[in-house]
Amino acid sequence: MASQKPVLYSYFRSSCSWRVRIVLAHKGIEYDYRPINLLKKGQCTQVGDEFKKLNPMGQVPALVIGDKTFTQSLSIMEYLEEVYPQNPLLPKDPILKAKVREVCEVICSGIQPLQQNSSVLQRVGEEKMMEWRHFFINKGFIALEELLSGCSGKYCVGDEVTLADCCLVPQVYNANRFKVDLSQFPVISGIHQALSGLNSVTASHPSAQPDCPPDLK
Ligand SMILES: N[C@@H](CCC(=O)N[C@@H](CS)C(=O)NCC(=O)O)C(=O)O
Repeated sequence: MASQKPVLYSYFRSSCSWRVRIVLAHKGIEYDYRPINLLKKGQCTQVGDEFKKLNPMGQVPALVIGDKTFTQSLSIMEYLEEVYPQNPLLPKDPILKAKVREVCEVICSGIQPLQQNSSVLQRVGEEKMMEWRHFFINKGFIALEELLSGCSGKYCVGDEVTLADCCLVPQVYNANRFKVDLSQFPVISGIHQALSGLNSVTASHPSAQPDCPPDLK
């Protein structure tokens, strides 16, 4: 299975896809990129119907390796970690491993779906959307700041890059994009700064993706 070239269904600005792109880059895994335009009207009913055969939730990312399809970014990341053990992204120590997963969950369950998921935001409405986004990013970042104060070193958990960092980078990008004041989160900001220069982060950045519009490059 690991010898077949993976195909990633992604959207350049999707934070969930970016998590997976960081893992792929960190491990040096070559893959083909298939863009799914989340903004295109009708995507969910036309191209979407085709895509929904891969992911019944109609969301990116989806990763196809051979005849196997994987969805849900965290599950994909854990799969890649097991099948491509080079440049590990989970500590061996069970306590540290649990900390990594804790950070991942805060971001992937406690922040991202609430502040970014289009079906949630459509129901919130344009008028309240920014306030809603800020509320959930701030709420999650307050918890994350405290959590990271207890387990971070150079990166989220100690001094090695882990899956937690792969989740943090895109979430901070979104916070910046929606103009959340990050000066209240010095630990998060410091870790993000350390991560920003890594090749795995720059290569997987939204602006470096083939479907990034020229004006956002
Ligand atoms: N739990 C899923 C969430 C995926 C998700 O929310 N993807 C977003 C982009 S980051 C998406 O496809 N949104 C379009 C939609 O929900 O219609 C994962 O981690 O893969």
